[in-house]
Amino acid sequence: MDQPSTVQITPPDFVPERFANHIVRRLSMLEGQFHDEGAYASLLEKGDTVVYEVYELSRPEVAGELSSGISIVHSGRVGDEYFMTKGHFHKVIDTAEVYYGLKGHGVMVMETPEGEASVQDIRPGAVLYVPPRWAHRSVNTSDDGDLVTLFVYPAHAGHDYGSIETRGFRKIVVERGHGSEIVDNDRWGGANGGEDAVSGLR
Ligand code: S6P
Ligand code: ZN
Repeated sequence: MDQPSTVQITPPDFVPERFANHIVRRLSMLEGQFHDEGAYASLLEKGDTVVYEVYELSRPEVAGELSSGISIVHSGRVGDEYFMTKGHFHKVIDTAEVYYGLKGHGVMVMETPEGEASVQDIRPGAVLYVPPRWAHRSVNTSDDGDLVTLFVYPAHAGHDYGSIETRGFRKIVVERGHGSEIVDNDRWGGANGGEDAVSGLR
């Protein structure tokens, strides 16, 4: 039987003293996700920069176990759109997740398959609950620092990137001269693409 264990995660870099996997996602792996394709191509030409990293404290992928880890979204923009994670639904869609803000600021962009959307602030000390059925993507809205979060979710949840890769989230987060703004994603479209179904936007 497993024994209880502790992992130290210490500022300023928040890299766990031990971890199962270190995932590094670069700009090239987010092809088709940013709305300004020209800005994406010219940034990629300058170099395949690291957009975000994840240190996983993985557990066996069975019900009852909890996986956790540290997510670090670096600061940057593709045109006017902030650096962000790919985002996903859980394969076992009725599984939830908790995020805890450790450093920096940003937002969690979320939506359900039924077309409901929500965008919530993430700041140090914020405990963000992503309910079952809500796809989630972290966005770093700071111009000068990482967004660092701790996440915990059922280890059997799995990741489903399919529909997000095809059409993105309903809402995107952009800089339009006076801080971050949440706007509609033109790629999303459809009958549920309007403002009416959106809740929790700030
Ligand atoms: C897992 C959890 C995080 C994300 C990570 C990267 O359920 O939500 O570990 O995997 O933040 O995001 P993504 O969308 O590339 O998996
Ligand atoms: Zn997740």
